[in-house]
Order: sequence, then structure tokens, then C-alpha cells
Amino acid sequence: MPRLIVVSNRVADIHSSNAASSGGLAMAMAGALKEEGGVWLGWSGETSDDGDGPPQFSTVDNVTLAKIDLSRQHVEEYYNGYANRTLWPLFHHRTDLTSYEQSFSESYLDVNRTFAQAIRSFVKPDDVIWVQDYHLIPLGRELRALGIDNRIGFFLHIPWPARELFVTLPQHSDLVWSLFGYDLVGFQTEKDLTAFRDYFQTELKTQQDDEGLIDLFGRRLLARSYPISINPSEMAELSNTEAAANSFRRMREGNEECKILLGVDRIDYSKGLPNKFAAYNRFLERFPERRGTAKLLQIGQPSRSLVEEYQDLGEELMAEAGRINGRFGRLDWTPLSYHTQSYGRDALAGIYRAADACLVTPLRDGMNLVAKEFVAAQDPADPGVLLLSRFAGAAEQLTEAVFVNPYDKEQTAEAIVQAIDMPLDERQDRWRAMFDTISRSSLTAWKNNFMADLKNEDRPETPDRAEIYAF
Ligand code: GDG
Repeated sequence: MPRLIVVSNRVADIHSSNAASSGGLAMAMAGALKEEGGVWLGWSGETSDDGDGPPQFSTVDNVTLAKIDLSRQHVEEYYNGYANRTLWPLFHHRTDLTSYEQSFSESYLDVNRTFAQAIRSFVKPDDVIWVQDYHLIPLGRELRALGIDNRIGFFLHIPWPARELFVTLPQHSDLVWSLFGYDLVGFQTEKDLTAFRDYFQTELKTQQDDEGLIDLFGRRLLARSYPISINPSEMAELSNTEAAANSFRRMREGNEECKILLGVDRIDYSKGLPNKFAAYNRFLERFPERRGTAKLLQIGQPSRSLVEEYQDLGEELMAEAGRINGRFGRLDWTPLSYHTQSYGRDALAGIYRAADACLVTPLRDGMNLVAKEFVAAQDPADPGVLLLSRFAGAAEQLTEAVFVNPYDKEQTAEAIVQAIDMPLDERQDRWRAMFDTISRSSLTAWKNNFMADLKNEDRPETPDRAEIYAF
């Protein structure tokens, strides 16, 4: 059977399913690899003084982790630079935060070459290679340049940007062209796929067919959408653990008369945390009779703390939480609890289940797994309400959520009232529909659909892969 090689910027501790510090991509890939077995290659998180290192292997059960150290300059310019200060803000439509530094893009290519060399050192002819996310867009082309002819797929976990913004990137055509190194390119949503196709239609006047094939100068690119998900049965199992029962009990104790609104987000400007706090503040202002009847628990996971914008955001949120509590708090009621510590996944399952509503209000988000985890962790007899930003990729599937526009604090404040007052039968109807969607379109289905398309023998071949590099 062909081996699966997953490549992403970082690899997670796959054997600790309860790891508290992993983001959405890591959780999803760990789940997919545990089912399939194979190799997971990525940066170790360590900085080396002797340049980028060769991969160091460790194997447990059916998964081999291959980790590479990166040079100090590459960590600064590739990871903190091009990935987190150029592509991430640009793809999340924050051109005001986007750095267009030439040296960043050079290090980005260097690191992609390092990854390609590492794969060449252990790849076997039948292996299927699956590259993840914006850190590694050119990797397929670099692999082709080394003569690697295996099936190679790419999946973008974040949204594809609108053409008008994408073309502000000096390397926009090079990045798009490098995608022709892949046999299959996957996006989270139909919306992302449409934005991607718009680039070809408008910028390059290219032919496309309904199957997702894009023709350019005789070369072909197959692009489709594959909404990522979770495995709901895993969340249900976690909800039944002792840690989940403990966190559930501790959340509910003393809150019998108080509705718990929950937020779980990485501390990232794309997640719309200041907007959420502003909407909650507005809810307390506009509906004084509701004070003391609801509270917001916001769990914020620190991330990318070496990037200045992230440090500023962390401080802004602390200050804003303090202001809201100072203004509205009473001896017996703290309106907003803001925690930055991480919880185990089992404890998190109990927290989700204890909440009356979850506020998922990103300004722009590839998918958002928190929305799906919250739904999966609910008690079917008494489910909580999902408030979901229309700008999260998950909004394309979870159509029975209460939608909010996070830029509109009046509407979001009203949606909080709607969630608090929602009758049980409506909560159950909405929850059942969303749970069914997640069950049909699980993480396993996501992986299987992508792999089936990637391995599909009927798909037309790109005529001459080596030429992609020479373009
Ligand atoms: C990127 C895209 C896309 C959070 N706090 C704790 C904790 N978490 C876990 C959640 C969830 C994950 O982190 C966050 O996933 P998201 O999908 O919400 O967001 P990103 O990290 O930005 O992920 C996103 C995703 O990739 C997958 O393609 O959906 O759009 O931006 O799994 O549970 N986990 C634990 N403790 C915490 O305190 N254990």
C-alpha cells in the first residue's frame, strides 16, 4: 500500500491526543495520520546555529515523525516573516498588517527547498505526498525540480484572498504558478475556490472547466474544495471522560441562574476578539436587565508571540476585559472571564458542553474547528446555541447556526439575546441539523475524499512537470 507523507510547517505530538497547545491544522492532521499511518515532516520548532538541519526521525505506532531544525535567519524571515507577517495577514485581508519584505520571500523559497531536499532523502516511488498550508506553497514545484514524480497534493487551511488584494503581493504570479507542481490543490470552501478561479479568469484569462481543471499554457491544475472537519465521535468520547465531567461541574457550579457564553480562540487578529468584546460590552449596555444573568468565558490561546501585532493584541484584550469587569462587575458577578492558559482536549470537551452558547466570531477564517467541536460536544437533550460569524468557512456548512456579522456590534448583541432566550425545541432542531452535517462530512471523510481525488488514475496528467520550474 502506498505510504502517506504529510508535510506541514510544524508537526504535533501525535501520540498525545490530549495535547493542549496545538492549533487547528495540527489537530486535524494528527487525526488523519493516526488513521492512515505514514510519515509527518515539519520544522522541529528548534533554531540551529549551523543552518537548516537534516530530518531527525522518531517512530511510534504507525507514524514516523521527521523533524528539521531551521537556521535563526530562516526562523525569522520564513516563519515570523513571510508566513506570519506576509501571507497570513494578506490572506486574511489585512493588507494594513502585511509586510512586503523581499528578504522574507527569499528565505521562504530557501526553506521550501530545504523541505524538498529532506523529502528526497527518504521518499519511495509509491509514496503519496500531501503538503499542508501557506507556509509551503512552492514545495510541490521544488519537489518536481528534484525529479520527484510522485502524486503530490496541496491543501490550504486558510482562506484564498480576493484577487484585488492578492495582486498586491509582488510574488503573486510566482506563487500561483508554483501550484502547478501539484496534482491536486484543495481549498476549505466553495468561496475560496471561486476567489482562486477568479484570479485565473480575470488576471490570466485562462480556460477552466466545471470539474475544477484549469488549463494554462498546456499545463493543468485540478482545484477543488474539501471542507475540513472533526470526528464527532472523538468529541463525544472526550465528553464522557472524568476530566470533561470535572470541567463541566466546575463551570456550572454557582452558575445555575446564569447563562454561560463561551469563546475559544487562538489569540489572533483574524479571530475578531476585540469585536467580540465590543459586542458583549454593547449587550451589557443595551440590555441592563440582562446583567447578572449571563457571563462570557473567553479562552484565548497565546500564539506567534514573537510577532509584534500578536503581543499588542494580547495586551489589548487583557485591558478590555478589565474595563468591562470594572464597569459592569458586581460582588457576586464577574461579566467576563478571560483565560490565557490551555486546557486538555478532554477538559475542553466538558467546557463546550457546559456552555449555553458559543461565540465564534472571526473576521475571516478558513474553516474554524471550534464551531464544529462545540456542536459535537453538546448534550442532544439540552444543546447550546452556536453563534457563528458569516465570515468563517464553517458558515458554508453550519447553516442552522445563528449568524452574526462581527463588525456589527448591535446585531451581535441582539444575537446574544436570541441565543439566551432560544426555546429548547429550536435549540434541538438547529443542533440536530448541524450535528448531522458534521457527521456526514467528518475529518475522516475530508481525508478520504482528498486522497481519493489525489490517487485517481483517470485524472489527466500535467504534460511536463519538469517544465513547471522553468517557467
Ligand atoms: C487553522 C485555520 C482552520 C484552542 N484552545 C485550546 C485548544 N484549542 C484548539 C481547538 C481547535 C484548534 O485549537 C483551533 O482550530 P481553529 O480551526 O479554530 O483555528 P486555527 O488554529 O486558526 O486553524 C482554521 C484550521 O486551521 C484547520 O484547517 O479551521 O480556519 O485558521 O481544535 O480545540 N485545544 C486545547 N486546549 C485549548 O485551550 N486542547
